[in-house]
Parts: sequence; structure tokens; C-alpha cells
Amino acid sequence: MAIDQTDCIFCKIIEGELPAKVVYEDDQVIAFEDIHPKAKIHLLLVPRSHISSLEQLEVKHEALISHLLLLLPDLARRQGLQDGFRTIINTGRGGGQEVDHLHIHLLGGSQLPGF
Ligand code: IU
Repeated sequence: MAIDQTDCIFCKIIEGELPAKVVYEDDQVIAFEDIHPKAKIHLLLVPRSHISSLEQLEVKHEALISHLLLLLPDLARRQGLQDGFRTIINTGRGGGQEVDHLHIHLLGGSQLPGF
């Protein structure tokens, strides 16, 4: 079934149709502040291309996924998270995913509880 990207809130942010506090962007990804932060620093790192979740990943996305992962410590450093950070990818409703556009949560800035 085709995905209707016109209903995707993160696609709208990527297209500049909805506002967001963007902290980083390049030709493949964008990172912006979560509107309901769960830590002092809470960013969302999002691929520009509409991939619904980890379940939709294919081998062709290998380079993109490497890029996303390699960016995380760099983004964390830029946010001053020298002491460490947490990353979360929620997948599917059972995994707590609310927005159906793949994204990585990057959290830190205060001591996070053990998980
Ligand atoms: P989740 O992994 O799909 O549950 O996370 C979605 C996140 O997107 C959640 O933390 C929301 O606060 C956040 N968010 C946002 O930053 N801007 C928005 O317009 C919407 C959700 I809708």
C-alpha cells in the first residue's frame, strides 16, 4: 500500500511547511528539537526520505543508516553532551511509536535514569 506522505508531520517539517527548531540539516537528514522534551536536551534525528519505521528499512538504506548513526555523537557534542547521551528508536504502536516517519531520539543534559 502506498504511504500518503502528505499526512506525515515530519515530511511537512522537512519541507518547511511546519515550523521546528532545526539544529542540524544536510542533504540526507534533519535534526530538530522535540516539542515535548523528555530531557534537558531532546532532539529528533530524521531522514529526509519517508521511511515509516525500522520495519521498512531495506539494504538500499544502508548508507543512510550509517550516516544517521555516525551523526549522533557529533550532534551530542554540538549540544554540549560531554557526559553521554541516550538514543531511542520506537518502532510500531507496541514500541511506542507515534509518528510514522523513522526518527532517532537523542536525549541528555541531565543524569538519565537507568533503563
Ligand atoms: P515517537 O517515537 O513516534 O513516539 O516520537 C515522536 C516524537 O515526536 C514525540 O517525542 C513528540 O513529542 C515529537 N513531536 C514533535 O517534536 N513535533 C511534532 O510536531 C509532533 C511530535 I506531532
